[in-house]
Amino acid sequence: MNPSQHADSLGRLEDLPADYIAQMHALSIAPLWPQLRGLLPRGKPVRATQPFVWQYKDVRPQLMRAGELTPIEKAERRVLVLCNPGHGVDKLIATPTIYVGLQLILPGEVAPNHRHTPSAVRFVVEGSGGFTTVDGEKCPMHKGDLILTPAGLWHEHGHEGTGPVVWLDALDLPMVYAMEASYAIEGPSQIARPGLDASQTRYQRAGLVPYESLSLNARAAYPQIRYPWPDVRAALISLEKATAPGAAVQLAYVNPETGQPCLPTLGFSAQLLRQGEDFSPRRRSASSVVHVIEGHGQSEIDGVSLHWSEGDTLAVPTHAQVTHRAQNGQAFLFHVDDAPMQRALGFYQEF
Ligand code: 1HN
Repeated sequence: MNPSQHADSLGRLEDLPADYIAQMHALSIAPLWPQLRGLLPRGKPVRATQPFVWQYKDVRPQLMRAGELTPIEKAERRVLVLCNPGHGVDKLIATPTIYVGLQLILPGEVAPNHRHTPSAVRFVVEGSGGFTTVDGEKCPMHKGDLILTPAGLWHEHGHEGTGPVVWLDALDLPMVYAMEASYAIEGPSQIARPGLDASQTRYQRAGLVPYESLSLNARAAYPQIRYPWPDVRAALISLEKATAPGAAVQLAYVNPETGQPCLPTLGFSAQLLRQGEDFSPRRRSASSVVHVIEGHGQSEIDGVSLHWSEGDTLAVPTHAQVTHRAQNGQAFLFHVDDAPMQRALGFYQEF
């Protein structure tokens, strides 16, 4: 054996005497070195998460069937969870840190009030007449709207219209659950304040905030709960005109008072993919979920080709090499990533 091979081959568990292993295990201790390379692979993490697409045309009929089979009272939240096949259907994760599901609410139904330690967002996929009330602020849900339900804030859903309403839920649940910190409290239905939500009054225009919010003690942790899609779409179309070929036409959803990501754990952004352009962002340490708002196209994720169209949702593993391409016109994508928590932990990287 040459010296470099020797440096690479750490001792295995089987190399140790059986009685020594038994004694250690009886004491609830274990040697690190047989597992060290598994815990800290060289250069790049080992990833079980697979590049994957859930097509809305496949999931929607199953969700509508849930609407027939399971009354809301038997579900509280009528959700089909998008499970990354690299992790199976029991873990309920799209990526190691991101939970996503498609939720169906039917006319007249109520998803009762609760609050919990995981943070969530809703991104509306179809239908109208749905609403979410968050700490007393009633937020209408139109296609493409983003609505935050941050950790600890009361939230309940309802439907005052006709036809099904479907939205994508994205939560930091896998991380909160892994921390053994996930729990909920149920409460009575909220009394919503009359009037419009803050996206239509206090935070209608970027660069302008209510004057009194400049005094720091008057600043809410989550001043804007709803981000209406028509505003985001129009802003992307304006940004496209000022963006160099090949550069990202992408807007981050931020807290308008701080300019920081709107939730502490997960980041959200909307992207316009130009027709006929291959968009290849730098490889990054964050995992993400991409939802197709409008248009169709194709993505290469770590060598896997995935075709997508409106309503589809993709899983992007950490450290993945990614290219997105819109076909037959421009496309609009909604991204959820775990970059905020990776930044907070001090290891977010772009390569
Ligand atoms: C939750 O609170 C909702 O409020 C949806 O609509 C999905 C998945 C796991 C944990 C909490 C909701 C959820 C959830």
